[in-house]
Amino acid sequence: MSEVVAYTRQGSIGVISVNYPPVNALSHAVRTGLVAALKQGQNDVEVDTLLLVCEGRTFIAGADIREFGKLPKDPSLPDVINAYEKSDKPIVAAIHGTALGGGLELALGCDYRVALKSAKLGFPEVKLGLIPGAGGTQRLPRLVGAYKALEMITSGDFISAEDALAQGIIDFIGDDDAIHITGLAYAQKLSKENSPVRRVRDINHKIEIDKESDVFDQFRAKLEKKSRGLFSPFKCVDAIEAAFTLSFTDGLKRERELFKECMESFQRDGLIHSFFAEREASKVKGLSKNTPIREIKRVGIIGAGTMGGGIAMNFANIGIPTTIVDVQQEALKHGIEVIRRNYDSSAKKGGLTVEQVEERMRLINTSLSYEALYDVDLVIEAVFENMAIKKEIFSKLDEVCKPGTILATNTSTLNIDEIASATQRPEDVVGMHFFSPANVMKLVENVRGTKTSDEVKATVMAVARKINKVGVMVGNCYGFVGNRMLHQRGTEAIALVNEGATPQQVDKVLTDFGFPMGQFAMSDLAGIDVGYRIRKERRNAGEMVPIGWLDKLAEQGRFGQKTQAGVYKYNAGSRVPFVDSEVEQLIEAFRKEQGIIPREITDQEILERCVYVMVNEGAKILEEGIADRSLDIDVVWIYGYGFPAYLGGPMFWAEQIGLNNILESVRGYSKTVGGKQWKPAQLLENLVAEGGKFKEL
Ligand code: 3H9
Repeated sequence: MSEVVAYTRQGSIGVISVNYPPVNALSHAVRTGLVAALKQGQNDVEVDTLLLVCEGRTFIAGADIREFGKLPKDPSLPDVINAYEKSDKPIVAAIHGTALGGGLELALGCDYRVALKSAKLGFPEVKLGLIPGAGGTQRLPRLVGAYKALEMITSGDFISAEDALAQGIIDFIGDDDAIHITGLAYAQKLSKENSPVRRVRDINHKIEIDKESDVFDQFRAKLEKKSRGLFSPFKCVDAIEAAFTLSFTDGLKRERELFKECMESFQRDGLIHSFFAEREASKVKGLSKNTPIREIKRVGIIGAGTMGGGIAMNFANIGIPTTIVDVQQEALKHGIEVIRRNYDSSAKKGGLTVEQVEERMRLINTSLSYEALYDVDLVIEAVFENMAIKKEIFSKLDEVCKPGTILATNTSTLNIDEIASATQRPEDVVGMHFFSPANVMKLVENVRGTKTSDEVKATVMAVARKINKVGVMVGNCYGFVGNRMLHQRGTEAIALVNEGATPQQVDKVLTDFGFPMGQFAMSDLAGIDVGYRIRKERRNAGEMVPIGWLDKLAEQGRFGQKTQAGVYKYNAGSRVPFVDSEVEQLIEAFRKEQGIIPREITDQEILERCVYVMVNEGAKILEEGIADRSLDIDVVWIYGYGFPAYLGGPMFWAEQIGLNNILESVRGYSKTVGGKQWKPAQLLENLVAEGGKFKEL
């Protein structure tokens, strides 16, 4: 018997149990074990019913993703599931934790399904650039009809056990905490009642009902907007449609073909890299797993602006009382109004109940005094980018906060060590850089200062996880990882406009590449005043930062969306950008003033200059140890700036393009455009010379 799948007998029930931590993924060993255990159950004359159950924290969470791309080994998952479906003894799948992807497909190949109330079920394959490839697209619609199958499989979202029961995916929800007890009791009931086998493949009435439906085309139209640029969601629709137009056997064949197309797509590569990169990023290099983590029971926020408010919401969302401190009553009042508006809008969309909104609002308090923060466990400062002000705030926090309070700054560019120097406890000072809107964006760039303690680093990583964000630990330098690279992209984008491109041309190239918005639409969203202030701060510090047309816009009070005018103009209450002839004229005047004769710029040049420059900077960031691994940079860009996950992040993408190709272009732009951003990173030079890869470092 395989080590990972066991067969035992409990009276008339044959129990097949899978034990392959952490998530019982369907590795080759598990598949082999499942087939062997099934055979034993079939041959066991003492049993008339079989039970499939998993040990550990979850039911089977899908195919073993680590095996993708390797030579497939028999038995294949479809063969395993077909064998379970053919069993002449009924099989009950007992689900706890999550039944996902291939795991749910196996459960659908069984005759009956029970689950604990806390269980979740879903087909997340689409998030990996795949479709369910072991019968999921053919069996699920037979239970739930076309619409629900389309919804579940194209979104990849999980559903609750209650929803699954209502939809007929499962037959029973157990109250007991122990899945073995629930599963066994249900199997014994079936055994006692001599219940027959019941194959999903033979259930056809929902297929008949939805056969003529136009829901497939409706879904395709919906996906054109929702899943722009993605490959697999459309293949999901094709596969589900096949369940309604072909026989079950032919439908399975069609599903297999579509699954293979997805497996071969570059998007699958990128999405699976993103999946593992996100998980790896949570393991900070050099930080022991056993590092103690401080308990965070109360949080303080400094600054009631958009950032401060958004950050506060993250803590209220998980029940942590949060106090916002600001120097102006008016700012506090406005900040709270914005928070309430955000929550109300979630409630209107059905994301929250009215009671939940009130509960969360109750958890957010305000104060004009720093003294209110005497007993908080974590403070996050979120005022605008000014070193002198930040130092003053940290010195006050040092005075009022109890020993052990973590003092974090949400600065997006400034030196953490200098901020820490304003306190007597630099080991407790750290950066927690949230991204706007902070209640929505998934990334927290946690920035270690030279003296930040391991305990503080481990705690802020744990905090990010707790508030459902993706934390990435990075080093201290101007702009850290994300904004340092963005800064180079921004400089190129502006230079391209100076040289003759239009802001909308630059933005279109970036959105066609897969970014959710272009460089200039993003400046308008973030606020042109933010970058303007940062540049002013740098000029004040003696840096040579030339004045550009964006500064001129800021000086006219064109701060972006919030003033309905920035690089683009906006109608009141709308985020849709319109080209503004005034800005065109301003750019034209700027070119004249600088003596620039505009030239035609190709989309390819825009793409290379905006994205290759990021890769070159990313390589410098790696070289300097600001990021520990290239995957950390990928995660920062996917979750903080919407770099398309299906391209795997900038460093992964660069390797698909070929580091030699990137280097050649970087060298070319270093001659034609110049500037230190185009000086090839030494690491890039070395890797190309040695035929190495970022991910092997
Ligand atoms: C599929 O099924 C295709 C079929 O239709 C057809 C085939 C023919 N494989 O996320 P966590 C690892 S496609 C291998 O931190 P959580 C993960 O890397 C698959 N490894 O825990 C991590 O490892 P480490 C469809 C996997 O509690 C550890 O498990 N299924 C897999 O926050 C813990 O993961 C999916 O897409 C896997 N399938 O969340 C499910 N899954 O400790 C993907 C996880 O070394 N998985 N690992 O860092 C998930 O959504 C979450 O992991 C889950 C647990 C909700 C299960």
